[in-house]
Amino acid sequence: MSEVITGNRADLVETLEALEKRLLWLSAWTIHNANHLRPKRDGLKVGGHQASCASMTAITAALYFHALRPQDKVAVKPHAGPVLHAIHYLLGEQTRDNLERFRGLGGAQSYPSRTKDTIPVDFSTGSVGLGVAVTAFSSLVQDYLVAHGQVQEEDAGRMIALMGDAELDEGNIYECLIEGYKHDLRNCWWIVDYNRQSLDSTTADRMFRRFDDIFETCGWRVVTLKHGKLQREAFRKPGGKAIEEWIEQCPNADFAVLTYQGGAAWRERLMADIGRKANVRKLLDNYDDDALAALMTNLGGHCIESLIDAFDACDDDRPTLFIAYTVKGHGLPLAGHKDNHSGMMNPPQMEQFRTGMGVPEGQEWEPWGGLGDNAAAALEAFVKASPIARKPAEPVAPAVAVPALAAPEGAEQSTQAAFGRILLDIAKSGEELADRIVTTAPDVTQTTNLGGFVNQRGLFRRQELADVFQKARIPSAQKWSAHAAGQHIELGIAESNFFIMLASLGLSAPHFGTRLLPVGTVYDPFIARGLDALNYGCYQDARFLLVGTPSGLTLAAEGGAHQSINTPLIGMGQPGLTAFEPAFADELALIMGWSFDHMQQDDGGSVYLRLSTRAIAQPVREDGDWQADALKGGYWLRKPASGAQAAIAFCGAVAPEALSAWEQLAEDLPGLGLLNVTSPDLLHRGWSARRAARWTGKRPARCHAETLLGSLAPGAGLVTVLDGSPGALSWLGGVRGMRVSPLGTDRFGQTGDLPDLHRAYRLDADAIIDAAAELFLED
Ligand SMILES: Cc1ncc(C[n+]2csc(CCOP(=O)(O)OP(=O)(O)O)c2C)c(N)n1
Ligand SMILES: [Mg+2]
Repeated sequence: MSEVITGNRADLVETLEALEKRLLWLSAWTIHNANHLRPKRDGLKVGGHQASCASMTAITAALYFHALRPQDKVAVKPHAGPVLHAIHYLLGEQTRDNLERFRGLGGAQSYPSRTKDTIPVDFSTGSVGLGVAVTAFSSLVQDYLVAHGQVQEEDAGRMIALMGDAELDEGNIYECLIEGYKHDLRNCWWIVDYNRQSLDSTTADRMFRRFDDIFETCGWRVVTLKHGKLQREAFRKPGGKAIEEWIEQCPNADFAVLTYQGGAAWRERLMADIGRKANVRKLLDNYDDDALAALMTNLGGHCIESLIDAFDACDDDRPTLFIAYTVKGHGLPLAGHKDNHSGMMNPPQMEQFRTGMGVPEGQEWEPWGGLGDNAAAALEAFVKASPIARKPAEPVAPAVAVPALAAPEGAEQSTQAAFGRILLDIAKSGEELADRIVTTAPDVTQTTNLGGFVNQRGLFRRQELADVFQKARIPSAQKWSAHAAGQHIELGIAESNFFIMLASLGLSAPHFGTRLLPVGTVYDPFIARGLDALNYGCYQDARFLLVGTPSGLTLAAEGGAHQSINTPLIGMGQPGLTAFEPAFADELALIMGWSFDHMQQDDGGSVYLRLSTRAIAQPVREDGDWQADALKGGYWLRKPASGAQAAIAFCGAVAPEALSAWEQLAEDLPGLGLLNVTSPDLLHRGWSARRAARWTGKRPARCHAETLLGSLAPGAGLVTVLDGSPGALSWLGGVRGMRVSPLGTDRFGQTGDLPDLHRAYRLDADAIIDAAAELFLED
């Protein structure tokens, strides 16, 4: 084996084949252990996907131990998680203990997780399709950083997705292809484990060659690895052509059935279909049943030689789709069975598999179990010398200083307009912060007030693109020229792309060692369109500032299809995302400053701002006392008298109605408080954490909601009001056991002017006054 290191190809293949076997064994054993050997307490199936793993062990061996360079990053098909753990086990970066606790608390995760796994995971996966597209967007981010001098061209890596073929059914793949083409995507490989099986069954034959067309149209090179070396050699023998043609015509389902049935079935079927053709019988007679089964399933994705040749041949930066034909469950008794997705070897099958793999009893967890000392040492040396073993730990990016952000001037302002002005001021400043912000939007740059920033900083394109309208001197408020120094990435209307872009930008610190502060705007209701991708970004701990604007019924004339309702609940429910809904411009400036800082903290996260186009009167501040509380989730805009019997709690753009009602009620309800909730999310998280502290043994400190509401009498009543789901605030009553009269929207909106809609949906001052009365009438 020592020749391997000096580059003997036959030995290289032999070594990679030996490593493939280790991956096949270890992944299957890890799953088996979790399901059949580890004691169970809950009677639930643990799960794991032996067949999905077996399908791509050759692909992973060839990729990780041959083609992969230290600067490359990989998203691994979720169901091949155990293979990734096995790779890192062989590299000495995963512990046996973690493998033994696969799918258990604190053990190796079911699907690769950046945040929960202890091995290096470049991209989390789990929701199929997203882990594929993220590689394309991360490649765009890399190009952005190269263009901005933050990554050297020679350090640029490939972004690689190891994907299942059913992932090609996810629409987000095609949205991503289109966006990638527009941005001249490069340095991206997608390697399809083309086993033609999904979860439920075998996949449609009609798709044969369609993927080639689709990807080639979008500028990709398509490399198909259909046959392995054994097959190609057989096809060249007399009678071989007929077998090749037969395979070409064979429906996916038939191929799978025969694979499952094995050699005798292959022979019977081949003889029945093409046995009369010249030399076929003679050729088949050269193979016993096992050899025939091995020949017929020797597809390109299981052939190390075919794989390394294909990878080696693509040494440029063209985006490339490898369609590697495989058999799901290859090498296992589950191979080919349509139900094998969740299928698992039973203990007797596992026992037979162990013997077949040459792993002695008791050495199941040994990385090189069953190999002689020399072979084991050679394999270990090879693995240690592979480029992937030199991959450095993820870098820690230096922080970007965040100066205090001034609130825009103006007696009447909307939070959306103020957002645009704050960003414009940042863009004009000489601060480093300005250089690190990257904005992006799915075709709503202008209508979400990003225009000012973009006019200052330009659109990003690797190749310069002139603003033809500007050149022709046609007046427009928006400059639309693009160049390599630009800081706005304009996307088409595909909110899923938008969120994956934010996820990729938001990983620039750990991925590339340099911080970007991504700011993305989207119409608030259409957050729902990209919700899974948003969740995906947060799950990976990507850091970005999401601005949902405009929002709510406040969009009045735009009608029900554009008026967001439940986004405050999304903001509260999404881990990794702190949601704010400021009412006033100075709150927004303060919160944006906090956000840019929070996005950089080790224990920080992403931030969501729900903004509005409604211009409202701004408060005259006597001091800055409100600020600390505003950053904790809320402050008293009108302080209640100690022991007051009632308060109004409001959020965001309904501030004028809340103030008006407060003024009208204050006479009858002396000491009435007016609570401006800047973040229902923070208040609720604080309250939950406070409750949880009681049973996690920590000293429960008072939470901010308790402190705020502590000014009121214990039995006080609360009217809560926001332009969104009332549940985002009504829970406040639970903090100290207060009665609540919740106002908000929980029906679809419609067109109208604001007074009409506020009346129809009970968001006006009268509704608040009625709600307050109701609180006391109930007594
Ligand atoms: C968005 C999403 N929908 C559904 C699932 C459940 N699911 C997991 S794997 C899978 C099919 C995977 O098939 P394929 O991608 O071909 O992988 P392989 O055959 O290699 O297991 C499905 C439907 C999921 N993980 N994500
Ligand atoms: Mg599949």
